[in-house]
Amino acid sequence: MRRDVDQPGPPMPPAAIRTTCPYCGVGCGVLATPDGRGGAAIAGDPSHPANLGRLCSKGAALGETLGLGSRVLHPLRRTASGSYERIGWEAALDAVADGLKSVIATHGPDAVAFYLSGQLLTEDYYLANKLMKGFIGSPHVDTNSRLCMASTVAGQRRVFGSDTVPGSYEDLDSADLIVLVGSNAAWCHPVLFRRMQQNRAQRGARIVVIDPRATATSEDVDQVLRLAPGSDTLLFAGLLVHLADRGLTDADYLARHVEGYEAALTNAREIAPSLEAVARGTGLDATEIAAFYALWSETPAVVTAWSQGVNQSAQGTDKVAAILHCHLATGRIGKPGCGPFSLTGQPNAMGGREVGGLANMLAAHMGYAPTEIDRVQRFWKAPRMAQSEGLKAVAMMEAVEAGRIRALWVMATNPAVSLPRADRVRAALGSLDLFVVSENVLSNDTLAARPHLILPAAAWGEKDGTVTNSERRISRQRAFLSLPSEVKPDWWIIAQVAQRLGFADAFAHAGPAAIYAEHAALSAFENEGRRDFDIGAHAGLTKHAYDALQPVQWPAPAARPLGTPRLFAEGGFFTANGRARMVPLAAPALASAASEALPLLLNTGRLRDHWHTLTRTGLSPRLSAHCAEPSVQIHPEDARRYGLTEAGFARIANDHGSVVLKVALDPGMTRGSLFAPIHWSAETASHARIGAAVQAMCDPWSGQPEMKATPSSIEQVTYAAQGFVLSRDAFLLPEGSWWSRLAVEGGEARLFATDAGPAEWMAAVRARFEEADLTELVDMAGGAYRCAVIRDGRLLAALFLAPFGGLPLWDSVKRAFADPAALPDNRLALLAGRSLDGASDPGPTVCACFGVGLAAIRAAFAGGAASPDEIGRQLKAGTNCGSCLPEIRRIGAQARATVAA
Ligand SMILES: Nc1nc2c(c(=O)[nH]1)N[C@H]1C(S)=C(S)[C@@H](COP(=O)(O)OP(=O)(O)OC[C@H]3O[C@@H](n4cnc5c(=O)[nH]c(N)nc54)[C@H](O)[C@@H]3O)O[C@H]1N2
Ligand SMILES: Nc1nc2c(c(=O)[nH]1)N[C@H]1C(S)=C(S)[C@@H](COP(=O)(O)OP(=O)(O)OC[C@H]3O[C@@H](n4cnc5c(=O)[nH]c(N)nc54)[C@H](O)[C@@H]3O)O[C@H]1N2
Ligand code: SF4
Ligand SMILES: [Mo]
Repeated sequence: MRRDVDQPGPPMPPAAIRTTCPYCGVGCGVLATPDGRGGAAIAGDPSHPANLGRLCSKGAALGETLGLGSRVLHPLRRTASGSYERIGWEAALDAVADGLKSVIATHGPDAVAFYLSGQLLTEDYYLANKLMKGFIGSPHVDTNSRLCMASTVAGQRRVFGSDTVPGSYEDLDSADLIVLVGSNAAWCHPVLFRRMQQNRAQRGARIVVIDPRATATSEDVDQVLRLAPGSDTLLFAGLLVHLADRGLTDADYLARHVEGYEAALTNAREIAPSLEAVARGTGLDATEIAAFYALWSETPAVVTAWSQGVNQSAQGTDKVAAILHCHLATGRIGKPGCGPFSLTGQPNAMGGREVGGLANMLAAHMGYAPTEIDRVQRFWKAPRMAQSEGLKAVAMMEAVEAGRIRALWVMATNPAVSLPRADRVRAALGSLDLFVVSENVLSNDTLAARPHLILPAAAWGEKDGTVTNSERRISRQRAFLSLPSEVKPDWWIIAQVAQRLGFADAFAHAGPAAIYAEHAALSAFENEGRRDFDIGAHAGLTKHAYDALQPVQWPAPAARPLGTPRLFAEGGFFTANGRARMVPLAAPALASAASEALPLLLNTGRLRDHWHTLTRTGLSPRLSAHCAEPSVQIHPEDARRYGLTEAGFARIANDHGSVVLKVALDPGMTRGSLFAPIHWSAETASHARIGAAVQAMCDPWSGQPEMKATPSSIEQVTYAAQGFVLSRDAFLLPEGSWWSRLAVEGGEARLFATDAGPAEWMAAVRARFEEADLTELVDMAGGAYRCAVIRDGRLLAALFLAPFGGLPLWDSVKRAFADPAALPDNRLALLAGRSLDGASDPGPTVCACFGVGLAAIRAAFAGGAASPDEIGRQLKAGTNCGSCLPEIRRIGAQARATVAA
């Protein structure tokens, strides 16, 4: 369904505030109804064009993440003794400004840098960029988008001349073929993936998934190409050759709107001389490649969408260009139902690119050409413009390490976890003369590098501003909660520091509306249709109009205020001659793990219900139930080879660092590779900060690091015992234990593996709970111990330890723990691991929305349910957000296979 951007939505329930989800780049509209006690009821906004009322599991659980327990609520300053003291805002802002001035005076502006994030709002981002590049005069502004979207930016700029996503989400509804390259959309862009699946169910669209491993996304699609890691350029170069050889290109489009086609084709023939060569290089069968090429060639309405399997690659920019080439060669671009489509990661990945948050951009999609520097300088009335590109994230951290960057301000990201070689990054951050972090929470690992100042920033629900989603749609994020304690919005903090640096006039904005209006004016300034990013329709927007802003797709120049759903169907590229440029590509240097010492490629990525470093989704018991522990997935044959067993432990190591993860055998993994989640940090697990074991090999065009293929070794790690402890608040484990922490109903839990025996655990319990009543079952010789800790008639904690092997009681004890009062009459039932209502162990949660466990779904299939729909009718599982539907389908298939066998 298409809605005009200015059409008001349906009536809202009273007091619901229209805002957007703070997680992925789908950018779903959210209706938040505050409960007056600091919480809010969350629902999808039926009038928002991105989601039309849907939310995924993460969006639906946003209400569980609004608590203040983990928040930074006051400015904090590190004291000489290394502890933190609470200070007032005046002192904090003066300290930041004085610190910056002092570093600039001694080392020059180039010794100062900002490291920003796609989770900032456009207004925050705009001000930070303006302050650094126009007023401090350093170009060193970069962002975690370098780890995320940089290769797409570089690929689009090389080929289109500008960082423009040509299509719209509606194209996913009307495509006849959707190709997902390096995207686990079922988990990472769930609402969009449901739109694609709906298209498949209703219109018969085909879906092809290209990924080295089987994922939730590849479960219910038409073709899965499990290619060798890193070989995408080869596959798409081969497709270009296939199109050319069969005369299936659009000669008219090429002639009128593209240059460099012949050279690009010659280059593609060198890379992919034959189908057999593509088969050899990608590890795919020639027949499956041929089938894919035929399908792609014969389907005019094709969308090729991609995400981090393409971007986070040592040749990410070439992978992007190879995809763009095929669409240009067939003129399948900017028309309904077809086009290349980059799926953005963070909620404001696009907004950050728009303001110039990447080190190689200046502002408003302008770069560092002398005319552009001059134009931006005149617009900003800037005293000291940066003159050339700044340091990109990995290089920025190297400059910090080398002492060339001496002052760094980190906002809204967790580089001590998320940058490659994270141990080195964490150590380097500790060496800065001035290290400032603007944060929402104290549970961010980067704070372990001991910033001089920690500034309490407003979080989702408290912030006001705009974000841009994957389809270029700008939407308002609106506050529905008041600012707690001394918390302030990021834009305010930046403006206050700018004023103290002597730039009061240029940073006198009354609020986000004024900042946005200025940003919009810059986008239109001396533009005349030459730059893609033009939101001139919003230049000078009043606060009232800003508050009422409806979601709109840029470009929205003054003459076209309703925005632009698609670009480039009739050419009009943002190059000097208006033509796109096909470019020669490098033959993929296949990321083969040649060395004997490091024989496996470590791939890293995301899980369904968690967001990045767990600072928010980690607060939700519902979301924490899906994947409770950090695991590494490995093919069963590889596991056998390296002596690993299901649910055992393994150390993954390389020259950069190591982690220890639980082992999960997965026949869907490609031999020779490992997959580990990115979510756990030093805050949430003892040994699972994966960034420590990721290399920093960067794409030559984009500077984006390869995070999907680090050569690594793996070996078994054994522990004598394992167990879990549930407690109302933190519980200290005996030294040396492996643990991971998660939120559960009523408190927190740690799942652990340990060499410590019952005696040590009994001592730990006694040390932690001095005046409590302990009910214990102890088997010293057998190495088992179970304990319920009760105080004043309430269950405070429960600890289970058993020899390594089986401990199937976790889910039922967790359930009993959720109700502290239910216990005292029934301690022995708890210690026996039976749930109090006599029900059996529910197993891990499959459906986060309705809390339905694996056991119930298996039982329903065993009892005759024939489809996920029927499961939905019986158990409600899968009927809300649908994120778990691929898993329910798989459980059904397993059940049928069991019956057949
Ligand atoms: N649940 C959840 N959703 C999220 C996020 C989250 O943290 N959690 N984060 C958001 C953000 S910021 C981002 S950037 C997106 C990321 O979204 P995605 O890119 O979809 O997620 P990833 O798991 O990083 O990686 C995608 C896939 O790339 C595959 N891959 C690895 N190497 C290759 C290769 O050489 N070629 C190909 N074709 N594929 C390869 C991996 O096996 C993996 O399945 O997700 C967004 N959505
Ligand atoms: N190995 C490996 N590493 C990766 C990736 C991978 O696939 N593999 N993916 C990369 C990608 S694509 C991304 S996007 C990054 C993400 O990595 P990060 O950005 O480091 O991860 P987050 O946990 O999202 O960190 C955001 C922090 O900002 C805080 N925050 C949120 N909103 C605000 C705000 O409005 N203001 C302020 N001041 N603070 C706020 C949160 O509390 C949190 O601490 O990880 C990258 N690293
Ligand atoms: S798909 Fe989920 S995480 Fe992404 S914006 Fe929508 S609700 Fe939020
Ligand atoms: Mo990302």
